[in-house]
Amino acid sequence: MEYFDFVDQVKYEGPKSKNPLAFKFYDAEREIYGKKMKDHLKFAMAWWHTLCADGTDMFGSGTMDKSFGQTPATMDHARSKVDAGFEFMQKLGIQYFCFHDADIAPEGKNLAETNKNLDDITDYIKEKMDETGIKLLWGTSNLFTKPIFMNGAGSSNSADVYAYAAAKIKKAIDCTVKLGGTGYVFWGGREGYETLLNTDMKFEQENIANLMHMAVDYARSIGFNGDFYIEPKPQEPMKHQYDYDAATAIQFIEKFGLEKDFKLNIEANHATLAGHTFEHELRVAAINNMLGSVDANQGDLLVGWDTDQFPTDVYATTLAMLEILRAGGFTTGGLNFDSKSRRPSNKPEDWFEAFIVGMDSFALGLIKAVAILEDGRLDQFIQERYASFNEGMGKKVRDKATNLEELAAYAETLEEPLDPGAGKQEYLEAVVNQVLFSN
Ligand code: XUL
Ligand code: CO
Repeated sequence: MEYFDFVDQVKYEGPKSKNPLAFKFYDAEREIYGKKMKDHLKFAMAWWHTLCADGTDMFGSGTMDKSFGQTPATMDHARSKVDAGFEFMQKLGIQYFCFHDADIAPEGKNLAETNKNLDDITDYIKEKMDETGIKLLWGTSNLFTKPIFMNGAGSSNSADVYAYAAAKIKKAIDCTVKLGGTGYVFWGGREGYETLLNTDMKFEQENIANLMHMAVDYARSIGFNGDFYIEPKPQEPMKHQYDYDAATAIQFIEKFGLEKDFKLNIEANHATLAGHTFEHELRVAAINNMLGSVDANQGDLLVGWDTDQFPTDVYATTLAMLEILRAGGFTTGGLNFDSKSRRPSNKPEDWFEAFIVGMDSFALGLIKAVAILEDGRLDQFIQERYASFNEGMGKKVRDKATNLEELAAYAETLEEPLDPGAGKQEYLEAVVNQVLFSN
C-alpha cells in the first residue's frame, strides 16, 4: 500500500524551482570537498515526530491522522508505521532514522510482552532496511512518558524503578545493535529535579553515571562499537535537568570516567533554551572532542519552550555547518530532524514540505559554510587576532615556557596604554552577509 501517493520521488530541481515538492538546494550527489552532500549531512528521520506525533498539545487533541489505516497502539499499527516511514524516507532520499523503543512498538501488559513486540517489529524494520539500504543512526529508550518515571529513571528514588529503567535500556541497546545503529542516546527527560527539598542530588547523579557505565559494559559485551551520546537540555519537562548544557554534560562525563564511550548529541532548540546559540553548543562539544551527533530543529526565540520546529534559519544552519566542518564532519553521528510540522500543518503534504525546507536549509548552510571557509576572511581575522602569541613573550605563553614573575617584568617594559586591537564584529557580520547574499 502507498501512503503518500501525491509524490513519487522528491528531486533536486535547483534554486529557481517553484515546485513545493522538490529540493531547491539539497543535491544529494553533489560533491563538496570530495564528499557527497548526503554524506556530509547524514539526514535522519525521527520516528517519534514523523510517525507518532499527531499534533496533540496541552490545549487540544490531535490534528494529524497518523493511524496509517490501522487502530493505534496495535502491532498492525506499528507495522503500518514502518511501511509509511520507509516510504517517506525513500521518497525524500533520507538515509537514516532514529527511534525510541516506545515509538516503534506498543507496550504489552508487562516487560516480557513489550520486549516480544520489540523483537517482532525490529525483525520487520530489519527487512525493510535490507530492502532499501536505509540505516539506523541511533536508538534510545523512552524513560519519561510512563508515570513510573515521574521522579526520574536513573535518578529515581525507587530502586525498583531504577531496575525497570535498566531493563528498558538493555532492550533498547539490543534493538540498536540488532539494527546496526552507530549511536545510543541518553536524553535525561526526567533526570533532574523539581525541588531540592526532596532531592539528594549527589546520589542521583552517581546513580545515573552508574547506569551509564552498566549500559556501556553491556553494549560492548554484545558487540556495539558505536558511540553513546548525552543530549543536553536545561529544563522541560523537569524544572532543572542534570544535563543542562554541553559544558555541564561534559563535566559529568569526565567526572564519572565515561569519556572513552560518550560524546554529545547537540540539539539546536535545547541550546537556545539554555541561553546559548546552537553554534556555541557545537563549539563547546567540538573543542572537547565530544561532537557526536546533532538533533536538527529550531526554537522560537520569543517563547521559552521546546517548539521543535523544522530548521529554516539559514544564518543558523550556516554557522552550525561551519562548526561541524571545522570539527571534521560526522563519523558515527548525523543530522536527525528532531522536528515536527506545526499543529495546523496537518496534511501529509505539509510533512514532506517540512522535511524539504529542513533539508534545503542545511544544504544551504553547508554550501554557505564552505563559501565562508573559502572566502577565508573570517579565519584570517581570527589568526591575526591572536598573532601576538606567535612570537616573543606571547610565544613563551603559548609554549608554557614562562612564569608570573617574568610576565610581570615584561609588562613593566611596555608603553601604556596598551591596545589589544578592535574586535571588528560588525565588519565580520558584514563579511558573513556578503557571503550569504552576494550570489
Ligand atoms: C526531547 C528530545 C528527545 C530526544 C530523544 O526534547 O529532544 O526527543 O532527542 O529522547
Ligand atoms: Co532531541
